[in-house]
Amino acid sequence: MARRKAKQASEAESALATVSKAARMNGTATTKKAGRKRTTAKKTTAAAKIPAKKARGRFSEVKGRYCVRDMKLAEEGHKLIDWAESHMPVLMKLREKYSKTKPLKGYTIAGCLHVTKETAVLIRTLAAAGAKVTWSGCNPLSTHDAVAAALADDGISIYAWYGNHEDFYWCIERTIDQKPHLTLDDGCDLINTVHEKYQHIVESGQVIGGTEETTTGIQRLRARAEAGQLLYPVIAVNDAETKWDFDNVYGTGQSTIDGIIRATSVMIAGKNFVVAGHGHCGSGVAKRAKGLGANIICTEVKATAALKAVLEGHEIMPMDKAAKVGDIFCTATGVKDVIRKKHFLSMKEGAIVCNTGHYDAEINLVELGEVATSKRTIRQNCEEYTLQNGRKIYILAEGRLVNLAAAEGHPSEVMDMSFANQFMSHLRLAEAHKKGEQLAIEVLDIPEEQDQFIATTKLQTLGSKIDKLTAEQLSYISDYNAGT
Ligand code: RBV
Repeated sequence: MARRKAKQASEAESALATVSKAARMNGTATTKKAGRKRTTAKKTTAAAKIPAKKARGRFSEVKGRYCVRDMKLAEEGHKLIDWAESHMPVLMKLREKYSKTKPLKGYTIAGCLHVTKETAVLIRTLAAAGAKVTWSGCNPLSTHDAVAAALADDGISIYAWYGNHEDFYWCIERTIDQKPHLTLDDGCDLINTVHEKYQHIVESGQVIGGTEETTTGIQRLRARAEAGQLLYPVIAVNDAETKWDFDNVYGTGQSTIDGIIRATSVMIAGKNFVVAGHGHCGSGVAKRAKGLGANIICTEVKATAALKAVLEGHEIMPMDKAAKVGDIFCTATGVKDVIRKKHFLSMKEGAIVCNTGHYDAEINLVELGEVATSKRTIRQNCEEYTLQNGRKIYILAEGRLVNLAAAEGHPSEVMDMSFANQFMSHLRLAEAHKKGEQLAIEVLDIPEEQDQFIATTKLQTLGSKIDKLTAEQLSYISDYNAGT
């Protein structure tokens, strides 16, 4: 405790941080018009009101090691991470196993992913397995400042703070300064930076591979690979069954509703809740909103996804029609301009609009600014726009991921599986490199065995048991002559 207090008092505490690291890593321890540009310049939170570049001098910064909002928050962050660790048993089992053999020793991993308590558990696990880890946030509004401080206190090189619009890429570049061999992305901002500005670190053989966490990122990577522009192999963590059938559905479902409620406190029951996109994420949101008593309306561009929504009991209609009847709107499509000028103009008084897709492009805030006469902040993550037609519309979390900006992201229990996939994928990249195995420079799938291993381990930690096929059943299912 005395040690922690001493650390909190000062910035120059690297030696103490190293001690702390060793223990933790081993698992022992108001305007006229307002469009997007204006919204970005005028931050919604008290913390974000000072332009970051100017404020940086007031941050807790040790050059070449970390830049976080305030090291005094470390104690709070440690407690949150401890909580997450006790809810992420799969990742903790992996930590226990690999902290002994340290298969990532000699590898530096740069990560660009939401700085949450769950991500901290992943970071500590990578470090326990021997990796040197350097990190930045992947969304200006998703960094939990207390967690970032705790990670810096652990000796992790971290560049992240809540409200970081202006220095977003500055932070990513500071992690690249640490000479990473492996990259870990959520939305491709790190991979793209390496591809656009730092190709030489790939050409020199320094960077050997990477992973990507989210659907949108995988779409971007596949497009890059198809154009022949991908420079190194990247594992599609998002596409693991133990990731997208759980994280994207149940994680997004719960955390999105959590974000909407924290930002507004509205009752969900009885509302017309419009979900744009009935993919993995949208279907999860629709399921949970329905459970709370909302009438669900889905909009879609894909016939099969729309059909699934209909059979779930949801209404399907085009956004032009949904815009007129919705009380709450949530986009989850990965596409831009899903809600735009004509939709805002036809919305009812008091409509609440938010997004849970990776980027902030789904709600066109520039067009909203064009038809708005004034804007004011009602509460954190809730901005009221008064339109030319006199109606008021509420935008949550600046149109960014409402579940991470207004709430805490997905629950630890589900991130356990997503991050176990991240961890095992980095082991796979390092092992291949050690063996001199050349992985194809493409978007690589997660092996089926990895999915089954993670699901089996998760079931064990939940105390659930499953059946095993008998020898007769095994031969029956592979017997092509068997029939009626
Ligand atoms: N996500 N991370 C968290 N609690 O750390 N919550 C959500 C967390 C990830 C999730 O895996 C999804 O694919 C991505 O954020 C969207 O940016």
